[in-house]
Amino acid sequence: MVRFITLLAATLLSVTAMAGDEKDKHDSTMKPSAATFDALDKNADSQISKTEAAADKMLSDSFASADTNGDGYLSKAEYAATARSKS
Ligand SMILES: [Ca+2]
Ligand SMILES: [Ca+2]
Repeated sequence: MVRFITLLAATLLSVTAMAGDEKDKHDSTMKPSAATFDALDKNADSQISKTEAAADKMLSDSFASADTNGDGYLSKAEYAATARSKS
């Protein structure tokens, strides 16, 4: 049951994200993944380095595949794509 609710919430979040009009929005309706991103981004350069990713075992393990453009950092978009592909 909890699993189902989580799935439902994730689906709702994706739908909300796709509805757009999020560009200048901060806090309040932030997606959980964004909050996690900011928490991991210790030096606040809007990218997660391999060192920063080490704080999250799962992210650290999937870092190479998450870094789709191979620059050694995870952008917010790359992080979001990874977080979404996980269940
Ligand atoms: Ca960073
Ligand atoms: Ca990258």
